[in-house]
Amino acid sequence: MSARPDPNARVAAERQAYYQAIQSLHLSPLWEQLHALVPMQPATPCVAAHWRYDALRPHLMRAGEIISAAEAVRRVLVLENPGLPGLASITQSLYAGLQLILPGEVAPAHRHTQSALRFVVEGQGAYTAVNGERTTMQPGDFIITPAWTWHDHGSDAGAPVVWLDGLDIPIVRFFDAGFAENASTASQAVTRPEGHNLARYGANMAPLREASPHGATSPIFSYPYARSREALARLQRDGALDAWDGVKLAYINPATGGAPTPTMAAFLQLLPARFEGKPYRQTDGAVFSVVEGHGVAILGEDAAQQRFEFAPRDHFVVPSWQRLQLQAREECVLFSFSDRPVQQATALWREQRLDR
Ligand code: 1HN
Repeated sequence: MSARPDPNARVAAERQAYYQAIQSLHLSPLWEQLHALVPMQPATPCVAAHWRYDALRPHLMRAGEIISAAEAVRRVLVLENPGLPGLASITQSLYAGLQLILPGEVAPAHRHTQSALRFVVEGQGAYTAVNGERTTMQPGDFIITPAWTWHDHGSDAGAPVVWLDGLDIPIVRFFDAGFAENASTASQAVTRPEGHNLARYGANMAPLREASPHGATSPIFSYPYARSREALARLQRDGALDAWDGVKLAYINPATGGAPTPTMAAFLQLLPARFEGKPYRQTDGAVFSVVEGHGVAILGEDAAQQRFEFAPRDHFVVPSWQRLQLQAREECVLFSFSDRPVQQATALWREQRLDR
């Protein structure tokens, strides 16, 4: 008895032959990829990850022994998402790294179309300069380098200084819109005294006859920790507690009320001791830097649940649309940043706040 031809196998073979035939014309069948192209909900290769500072710090300090800041240009350990190997990305849209500068060093001046933010993690007394003005770094300070502005870093401190760099590198790469230039001198000339910028724009006031100097980017380039921390402490005392976030404030561009950079939003939040936040998810994956306190970030749910027991100076990343629940053993302060302004400008941003 001979086997009957299988009609399904015949159809499949016919289609495969067809796909082969059109391939050399650079054509491909949409119907084979439609589901993956238009997922029912975000399906990111980005995964949750936790970088413990006590495990990472010795390697960062070792980098300080094997290469100078001048030689490296920027001596940084990239926080590479394990799901995005080799892409210098912590999420699909964002880059993050920890930068080390040692006493007496200079990271030479350059500029690029990528926007950067800094969050000071350890040490004090290093400076960053933007367009002729320096700001001295203190732990917890939030600092911006607007796109296409000259910037260099240096240190007159007595000890190593480490900060978190957040850049929109993958976004600029996606748009193929990257340009960069090196300055002719390593350190730019200081043309304005420190604090000038904060006096002009940081007191809920602004100069009368002058456009904001960096267009859509905040004219403030350093948001000192002491002021942001005091605002959170005051709100906590007043009982302004959110069941998901604790007390959370967004850094703003005072000229627009929007995010401090066109591509990145940044936040600072306080979780009171023994706070047990409700779970939520948002389409903007977020990078967290722990400033104060020990707590737990619970990511995902059921069998896929992960618990990150965090300590000061730890970093962790929450992928897009992943459930997150924050718990504080003692009073905690967390900094975070994400690509929310881009998602809001493109009407993509969503969040879900869950009860349990
Ligand atoms: C950069 O310019 C800095 O200025 C840090 O400190 C990290 C990563 C990639 C490209 C440029 C900085 C960077 C960077």
